[in-house]
Amino acid sequence: MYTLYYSPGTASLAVHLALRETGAPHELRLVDFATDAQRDPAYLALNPRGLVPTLVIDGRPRSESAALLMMLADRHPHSPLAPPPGTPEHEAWQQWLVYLSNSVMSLFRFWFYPPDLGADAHPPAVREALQRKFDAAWELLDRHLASHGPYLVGENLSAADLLLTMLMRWSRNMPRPATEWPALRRLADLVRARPSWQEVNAIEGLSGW
Ligand SMILES: N[C@@H](CCC(=O)N[C@@H](CS)C(=O)NCC(=O)O)C(=O)O
Repeated sequence: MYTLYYSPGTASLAVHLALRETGAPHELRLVDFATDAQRDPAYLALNPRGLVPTLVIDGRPRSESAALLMMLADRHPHSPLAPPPGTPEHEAWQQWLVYLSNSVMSLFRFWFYPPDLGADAHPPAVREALQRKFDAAWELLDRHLASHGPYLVGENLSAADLLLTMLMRWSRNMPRPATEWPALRRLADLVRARPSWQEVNAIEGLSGW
């Protein structure tokens, strides 16, 4: 049994999508950012950094969205979450999950949380530098998808595409959203057409995309 601690549209979204793709029974617990619930002592006991997601797996609280996707893929080998272990596609899958988490998601953290960098709002030079780094990341991903897609590891959807589409969604109100890159746009359209995307959007009450 799984329990997902989530906040709508945040880093928990990819894990929520992955749970739906496995079809495994799970419970959802809202962590309400409006009341700072991520800093409640009870939640900090599960996730000492006060971040979502936390996925409780058979009583064990685990965190880090990309790692949670790997754990779910291991536990549900017949789901679409990962290519079979031991294959070149599986290697590529691991590479992309770590890249998305380590490089792209970190950029979003800086973009959306200026206090992490010691400011209430980013000075223009920092905003522009971050924007350039986003552009470079979308360019790299788009070029890869254009030549090796439509999905990150080829012909079949994996959890890496769920994570990437979540990140693309976060860029929707930025000066240059990821959907301006055509192969990224095609991937987003494929993921958004899936029942899992539609179900999770309805459950989390997300508007827009
Ligand atoms: N690397 C972490 C990032 C988690 C993260 O930064 N979550 C944000 C929401 S997207 C959060 O919980 N923010 C609440 C806060 O900082 O108070 C992951 O992938 O799980």
